[in-house]
Amino acid sequence: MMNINELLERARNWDKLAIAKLITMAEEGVELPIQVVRRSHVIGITGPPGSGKSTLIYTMARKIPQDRKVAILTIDPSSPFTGGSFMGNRIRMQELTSRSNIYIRSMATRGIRGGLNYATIAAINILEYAGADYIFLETVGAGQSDTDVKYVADTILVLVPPLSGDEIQALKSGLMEIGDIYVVSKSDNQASESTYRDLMAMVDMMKEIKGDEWRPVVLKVSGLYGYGVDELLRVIDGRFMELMKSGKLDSALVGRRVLEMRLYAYDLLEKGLNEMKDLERDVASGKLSPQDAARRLFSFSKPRLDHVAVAVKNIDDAARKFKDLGFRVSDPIIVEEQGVKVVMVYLGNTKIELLEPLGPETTVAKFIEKRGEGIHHIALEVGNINEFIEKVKGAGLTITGEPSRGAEGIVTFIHPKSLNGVLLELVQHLSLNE
Ligand SMILES: Nc1nc2c(ncn2[C@@H]2O[C@H](COP(=O)(O)OP(=O)(O)OP(=O)(O)O)[C@@H](O)[C@H]2O)c(=O)[nH]1
Ligand SMILES: [Mg+2]
Repeated sequence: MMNINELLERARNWDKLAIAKLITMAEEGVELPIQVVRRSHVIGITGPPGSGKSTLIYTMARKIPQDRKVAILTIDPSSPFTGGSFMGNRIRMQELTSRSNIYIRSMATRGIRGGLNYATIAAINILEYAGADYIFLETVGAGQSDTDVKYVADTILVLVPPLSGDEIQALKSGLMEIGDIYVVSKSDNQASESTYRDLMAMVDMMKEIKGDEWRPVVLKVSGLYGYGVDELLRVIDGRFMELMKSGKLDSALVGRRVLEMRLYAYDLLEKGLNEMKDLERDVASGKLSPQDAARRLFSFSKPRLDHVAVAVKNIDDAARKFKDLGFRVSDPIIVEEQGVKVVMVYLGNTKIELLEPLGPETTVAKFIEKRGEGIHHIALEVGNINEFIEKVKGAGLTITGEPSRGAEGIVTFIHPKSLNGVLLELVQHLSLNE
């Protein structure tokens, strides 16, 4: 297995295998250390199902000179290689993939949201890094992906197949607002002339609403027979020059980064939802309260702050103050192993842990004697405590002892002498890992 840096090095030389591997890694959730420098023209292609998107991309890709690098990403609503007549057409596919300057990838939409996902943006970043001149992004012309595609594409091509005037009216809302270039597809068809006129009329109408800034181009093409495709490519290239000159190409990266963040958050949320299956089991068996389990969903990313612990002389008194402030507090729990009585104060996705010593010989009693009441330690929840301990030792820090039973899981501590005076507890919650 090659490491990431080797793969990146190869991808930079347009090694299609390396590019494919990197995209797969991104799909699996690996974060790639890529600094994007804008060089690709990202062209979003959208339009109703069957409007001829894939066929047009295929024809454009073939017409682009072979010294330019072309990437084609199709966002397939089902799984890769099953949906869409284009992807089913192996002969066309093979003809394109056999050209060294063309890279094609079909990506499944997955998950809770539909449309683009985090891996799509990662793939665009990889392809841009690899030096693609054109990145064609075919999306299903529906809902969420239209809104998303605005943030990743420099140019949006909207395909309108020959339709009746009424049908064009129906397209208006979503698709008709986002295009930079409108294309009447399948213009080898008789109906295309009237579609073209209706489309022009509608664009004129929209111009009045949207103002002079918006100057979309309307063209007629036939992807199947190649009619109008050279002209379309000239318009696309002209637009790219303009975007570069005006600096808009660089500023478009901001939108992409923000969408990347948002889609990554959805990815994390989805991981949380998967983890929910374990949590459901724990709720069923009574190990976790429904509320604690739900809260755990929003804290799946580890290590995370589990709690801040406060040493107190009278735990009932301390707990009442937090209760009076409106926080939910747990019943007191006795933890013999640590020599304390514990009350948890619940705060969103973290906690304050109140500690009262069980006897004068306990470490918390000695702490209070020496330093008075106050913050005793900070606790991090880790996924696997033994793995984390290895990391701690590797960093040359001291662990106070073997992991032992704590209030809510297995715990150990990093000695404050090796960590700037902070006693840092490591917790592995039992419920998720038993
Ligand atoms: N007559 C004619 N038919 C076309 C043209 N372009 C595509 N088609 C046909 O229209 C059908 C759909 O074409 P695709 O290119 O798969 O359309 P699409 O928009 O990618 O379809 P989805 O990805 O399934 O939404 C196929 O049967 C094509 O052969 C064209 O320019 N003229
Ligand atoms: Mg298609």
